[in-house]
Amino acid sequence: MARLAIISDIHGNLPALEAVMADLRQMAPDQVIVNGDLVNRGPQSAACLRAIRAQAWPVVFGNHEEYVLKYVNSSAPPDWYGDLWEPFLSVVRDLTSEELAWMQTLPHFHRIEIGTLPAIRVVHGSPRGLSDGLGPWLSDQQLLDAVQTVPEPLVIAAHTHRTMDRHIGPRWVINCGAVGVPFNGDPRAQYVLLTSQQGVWQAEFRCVPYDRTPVYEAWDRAGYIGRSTIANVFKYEIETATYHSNAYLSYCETHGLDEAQMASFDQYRQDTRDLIPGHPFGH
Ligand SMILES: [Mn+2]
Repeated sequence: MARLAIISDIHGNLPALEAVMADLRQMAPDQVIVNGDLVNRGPQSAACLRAIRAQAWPVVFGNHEEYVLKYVNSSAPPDWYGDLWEPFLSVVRDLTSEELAWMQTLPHFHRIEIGTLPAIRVVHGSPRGLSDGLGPWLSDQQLLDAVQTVPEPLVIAAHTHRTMDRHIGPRWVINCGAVGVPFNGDPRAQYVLLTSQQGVWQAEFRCVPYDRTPVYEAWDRAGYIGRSTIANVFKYEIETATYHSNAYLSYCETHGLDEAQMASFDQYRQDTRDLIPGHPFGH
């Protein structure tokens, strides 16, 4: 019997990561693969990155690792340097040059082949790109188009922060959901466990409850929470287990509001509180 765990989208939420690590000790998989987005959004990115590296688990590159490297390579847009995006800028400041160099070396996918079991490709977005989210809103044909260029019959994606389990003919697409910031309305830390049984993989979606109070306290200690509206949006995403960040920015644009003002976020929250779950795209 072989057992694998695929975890992703930790996003600087250390209590969620610690809860999943405790669950992994119980489940005792042979391998753990981290499918990208260790950092950004949450208040403890550096601590999460260090906890994961200490385990020596294979890590796949996510779009948030790419955002960090945009700062490193000076290709970040000018507005990413203001107070609004300080949660991202602070991650770059908190990581050492060795950690940033390590991030540059991360592969864009991880292949697993064990005996005669179906081969697996672990990839953050889809084989087409880091931010190409595979979610329940896609038709079977759209999903097939996204995965059929790769040889592995089983693709395990992340990025959407929503678990998914779809079979399309000989292809199988799983989304492992998110540890740190789920968007499926369930605030528990989520990941997928694969266990081999009689030559095939069985998937079990784990949902691990944990106390979110220490996450909010870590945010309150972060120097930027009073200056960065987007930090408050990220906090609200963990509180509600739904997606808001780009939805908030679009709302500000549509309503002619300044996205950096806390009053704009108050108005957004009032206006959208009945709209759960949020927007189906990206992260
Ligand atoms: Mn993510």
